[in-house]
Amino acid sequence: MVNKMRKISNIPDLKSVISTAVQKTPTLDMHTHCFSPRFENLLLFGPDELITYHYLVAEVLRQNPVPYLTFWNMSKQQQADFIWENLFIKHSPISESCRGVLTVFKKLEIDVKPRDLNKIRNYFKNVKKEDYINTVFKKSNVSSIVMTNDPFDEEERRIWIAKGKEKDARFIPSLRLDCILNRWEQAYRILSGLGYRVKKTINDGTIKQIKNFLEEWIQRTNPVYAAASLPPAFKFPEKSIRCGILEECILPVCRKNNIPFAMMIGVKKLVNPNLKLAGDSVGRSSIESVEAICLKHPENKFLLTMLAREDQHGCCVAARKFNNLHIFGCWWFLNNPSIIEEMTRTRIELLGTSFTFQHSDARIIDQLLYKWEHSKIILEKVLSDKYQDLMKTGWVLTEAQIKKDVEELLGETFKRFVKN
Ligand code: FIX
Ligand code: ZN
Repeated sequence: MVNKMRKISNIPDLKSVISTAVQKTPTLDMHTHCFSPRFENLLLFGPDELITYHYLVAEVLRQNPVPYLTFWNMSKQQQADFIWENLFIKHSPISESCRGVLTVFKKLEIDVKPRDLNKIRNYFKNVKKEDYINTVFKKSNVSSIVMTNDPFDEEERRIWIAKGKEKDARFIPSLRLDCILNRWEQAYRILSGLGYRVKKTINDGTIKQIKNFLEEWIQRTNPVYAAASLPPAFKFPEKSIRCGILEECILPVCRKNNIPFAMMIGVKKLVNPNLKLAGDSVGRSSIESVEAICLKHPENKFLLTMLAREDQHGCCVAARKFNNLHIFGCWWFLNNPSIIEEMTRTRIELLGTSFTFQHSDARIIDQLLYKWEHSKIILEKVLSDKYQDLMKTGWVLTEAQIKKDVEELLGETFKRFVKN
């Protein structure tokens, strides 16, 4: 029980209060690619999925550059064996992605000392999916995760239509709109196939049909936000199909339903298509476009995460200018201790606690165990420094205030932003 008025008297006490707050605060993970069990095979878990995560695919094909097809023609288990041999046995698993796999096994109290992947696999042999999910949520202290729900994905669409709304409150839906914003030709064909009377050119009729589609999926899935990954070249305003659909369809429907639009900017898709999911890269993006869209659409709420390290300072300054802009997470190639620390320091220095510290981007549910453990260690370190700076001014810190600050950074600010 937190003593509301207990004052922090010294640095060891401060560090202990911070650590307790960070470790004990249930976390809302506002962006993942995980699915609830009702999504059948879309829910990924277990050692072979963990080890063949696309981050490790990119790394293993550097350490042992077999022809791409040789790797892709292997079974999932053979790929995992290949990755284990090359990234864990032949070389130290020192990268963040490799260390993450081992942190998962540590949190599950699996002994990795034998370095025997088959022994590790045995732990999972009799694991029941639902029980395992409960274990992962409990051990990672994650209260809920936002899924990435794509209505343009045939299998996902089938499940939503067959099973209706998500009933497990730990899995929060979102509405992912990359296809309609970045691949209109493909989206147009899918929408036509679903019976929407859309034309390739964005005319009034097509705008109305797209809005109907969005409304239908908002009613069906009850998403906490709409989202899209956008390329470095994303510009706003711009005379383009993308900006036409964004301004005429998505933003009005988001406004009407009071849901934010999450912009995830800076992905250069498939710079190496041979790597499939691992083939995406990063590019500098336009902070000016973010500022322009926030200014032009003050009634809309925008979530933002950018992929280039060089864009992070600009993100923070833009967030200072617009209170309808909420920045979140250390995304993808930024989700490494060195950069998480740098970004979190800058964000606290410029935004206080008015941002969301992290999201996991987990694709395999087990990853919640490592992505949050690794990130929370960094958060503790940064908060300790920042609160010590505060104490030097004579400001008296209380245990309750530190707990509240941490709750803000781990989901409460996001919840408030979404609700208002
Ligand atoms: O667009 C996204 O949501 C990205 O996070 C993914 O496309 C990416 O593959 C990923 O999982 C990065 O962590
Ligand atoms: Zn993602």
